Amino acid sequence: LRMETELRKAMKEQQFELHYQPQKDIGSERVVGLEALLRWNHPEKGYISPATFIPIAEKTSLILQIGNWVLHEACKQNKLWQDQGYSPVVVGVNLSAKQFHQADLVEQVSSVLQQTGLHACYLELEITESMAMSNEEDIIHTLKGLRELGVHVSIDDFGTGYSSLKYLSRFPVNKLKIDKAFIHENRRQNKAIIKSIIHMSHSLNMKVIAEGVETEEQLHFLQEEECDEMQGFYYSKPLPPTHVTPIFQFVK
Ligand code: G
Ligand code: G
Ligand code: MN
Ligand code: NA
Repeated sequence: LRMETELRKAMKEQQFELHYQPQKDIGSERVVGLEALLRWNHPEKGYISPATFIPIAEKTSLILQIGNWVLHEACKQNKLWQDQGYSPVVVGVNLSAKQFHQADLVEQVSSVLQQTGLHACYLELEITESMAMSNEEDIIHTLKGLRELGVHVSIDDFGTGYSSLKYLSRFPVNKLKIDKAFIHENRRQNKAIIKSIIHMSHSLNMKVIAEGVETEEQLHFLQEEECDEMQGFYYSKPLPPTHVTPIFQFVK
């Protein structure tokens, strides 16, 4: 309860920030996306990880307020960069289960795009496997609504849940994000899993990105297996907006 009160205060006093982690196209080596990652800059305790406070916010409706702020802020920032002449990239926003299951999610997303002026094709919403695999018909309805808007959807932490091929082939999603656990542990089984996720994505007409890439060796393996994109400390950690801009190229 204490944390909940603090979170409400944090919202009111604007203690939240977004950091952005670049996502690189492995073939062209260009930055094609930025994942927005929430940070709580606490006046006394310093930065607090979302892994600590998101689960608490998720128990209340507070997550909806926070989530809406994240969505709005990420779209606004991405539009600002485009207006400043940086080459356009897709901004990735993590959705919590509660947020995703709102009946009017599609309308909310549409309204944020309208308010910020960001074109739908520059927004990617990340949902987890467990969110996608439950309550099937409603989920497909929401995903279709998002697709009609032109928003992209990716499945985060892929490989840790229980998605079956049957479900996956019915879900209108654009991309699978291979969970970093498979990239980190250098085991033969993991390499086999990574390969099959890449093949599966491509045969379902989805793109695939590897998360948590930390070494050149990992990148070379992904290159050989024709993984589309990479994200991880090897290229860049999540950065505050002012630090991420030097990574873009100006097009104007
Ligand atoms: O960036 P970091 O490793 O600290 O993130 C920890 C966890 O918090 C990750 O699972 C990430 O997906 C989640 N997370 C980060 N930002 C957001 C956000 O804006 N909304 C939600 N729901 N989860 C987030
Ligand atoms: O669950 P999700 O994939 O949204 O969370 C992304 C989290 O992974 C962020 O907290 C981010 O800080 C973290 N992360 C990003 N790149 C790396 C990496 O190369 N290694 C490790 N260990 N964590 C990473
Ligand atoms: Mn994510
Ligand atoms: Na992930």
